[in-house]
Amino acid sequence: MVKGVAVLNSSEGVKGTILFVQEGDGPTTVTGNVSGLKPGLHGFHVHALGDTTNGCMSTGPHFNPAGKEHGAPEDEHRHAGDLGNIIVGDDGTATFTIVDKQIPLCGSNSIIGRAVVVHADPDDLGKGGHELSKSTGNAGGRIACGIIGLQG
Ligand SMILES: [Cu+2]
Ligand SMILES: [Zn+2]
Repeated sequence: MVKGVAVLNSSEGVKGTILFVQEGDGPTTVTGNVSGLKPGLHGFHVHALGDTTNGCMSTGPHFNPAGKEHGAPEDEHRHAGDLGNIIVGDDGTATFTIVDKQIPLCGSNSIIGRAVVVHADPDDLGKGGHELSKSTGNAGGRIACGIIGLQG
């Protein structure tokens, strides 16, 4: 079993911890607790770079080793990093579990050393018809992010 963890940093008061667990070649289970967000949907992705020297802006684009267009987690054509949206309740918190096959913690497409990003707005999952829909889901600003490291 391989485990990863990301602690979110934010200049906008968002806090959270995201855990990742993968057994063998199986899917990765992502569990998260995030607080300080506006209620509603917020885009949630793995971005390519574990670089936060310029805040969340320097984490690069969505992790996309297969060179595909942006999509929904359940789509065949999606970025590997496309984890959809998290749902924030009226209290500003979200607790969620995501099981996904495209974000391994080992091998050539490992997400260790990359970053998770929470966005200001909903991810339209590539279907919004906006010029950014097929690249970012038009999910707005990057309001919190954290580098994914190995957890012992
Ligand atoms: Cu993103
Ligand atoms: Zn994407």
